[in-house]
Amino acid sequence: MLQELDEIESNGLAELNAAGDADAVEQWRIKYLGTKGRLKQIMPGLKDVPKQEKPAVGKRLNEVKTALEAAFKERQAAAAPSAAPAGAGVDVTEPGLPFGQGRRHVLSRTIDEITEVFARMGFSVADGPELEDERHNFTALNIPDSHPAREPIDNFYLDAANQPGGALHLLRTQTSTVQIRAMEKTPPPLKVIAIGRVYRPDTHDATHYSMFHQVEGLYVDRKVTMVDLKTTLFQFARAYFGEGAEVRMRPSFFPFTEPSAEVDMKMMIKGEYQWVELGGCGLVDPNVFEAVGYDPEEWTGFAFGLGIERIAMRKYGIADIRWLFENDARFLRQF
Ligand code: FA5
Repeated sequence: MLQELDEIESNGLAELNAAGDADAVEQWRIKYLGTKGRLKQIMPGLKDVPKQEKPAVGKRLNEVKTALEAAFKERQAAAAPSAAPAGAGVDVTEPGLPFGQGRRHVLSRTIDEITEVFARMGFSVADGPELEDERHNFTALNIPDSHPAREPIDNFYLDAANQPGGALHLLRTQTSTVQIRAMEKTPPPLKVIAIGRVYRPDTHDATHYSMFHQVEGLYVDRKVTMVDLKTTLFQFARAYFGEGAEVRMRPSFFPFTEPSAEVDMKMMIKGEYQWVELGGCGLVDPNVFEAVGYDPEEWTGFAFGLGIERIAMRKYGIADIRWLFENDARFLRQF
């Protein structure tokens, strides 16, 4: 029996050493230390051992059992860390944390898109300041001193004590100011658009805000007519909104154009399609040409000014202009 115990010990330790993975170690445990394992099987043989040898055999049996159990525990402890995934406890199979991807504001994208459509029609981009003087916002645009558009209640005038050069200044109420600046700088012919912010003390509602954007168009050449204007606006509407775009022009009045018209497009508001005023347009008034030193006998032109927010609302089905400025990521993420 002593010989058999020696064999169990040496074979057991060798086999444990050779066990390649956790499964093999478990199989080894069952084979040697399990309830029907080699050690348990040998125990009944103890009663047949001669009495005087019993203490030695019993002692040896305990030694072998202790040795095998210690080797098994050691092997288990060594295997434990390798059972964990590599890389300091990082489970590479876990789904990653989502991270929000930024995007351009829907208005910035609309501005880029509109610029591109007009660029394809041959318009270049002109620019002007948001803080304007009376001349560019009113006088050169044929808006006389007594005109109601100059009323303090309709404009953000600067504090009179702080007016640069003593001239009356205000936040521009329309991008038509850039018509004047472009013509002052450049001799005719001219084909420009200007896109930017304008400011009016309007009460906020679904289609009005106190700061909004306009796109201004100005085309000056010989023999420009209303047909050129209408064609340009329809081409824009179709290029931007698609072939089915609905546009209508209604006779109107602006001091800086003659004749003048309103441009309307149909859009969804509170679940219903409604006509919404998108902008104004007309043929440049001869008084405006005179104010910038263009000869009105030789040059003709058309101009238009459209609300960018209204265009974006039409294009993306946005029912309320205020959502564009609330910066609610849940709204902005949709575009
Ligand atoms: C003008 O501002 C003229 N300068 C347009 C023009 C240019 C006419 C060139 C002729 C030749 P009006 O005040 O109608 O026109 O404004 C033009 C557009 O700006 C409106 O049709 C509308 O689309 C937009 N708009 C006006 N007020 C607001 C507002 N409070 N909030 C948002 N959009 C507005």
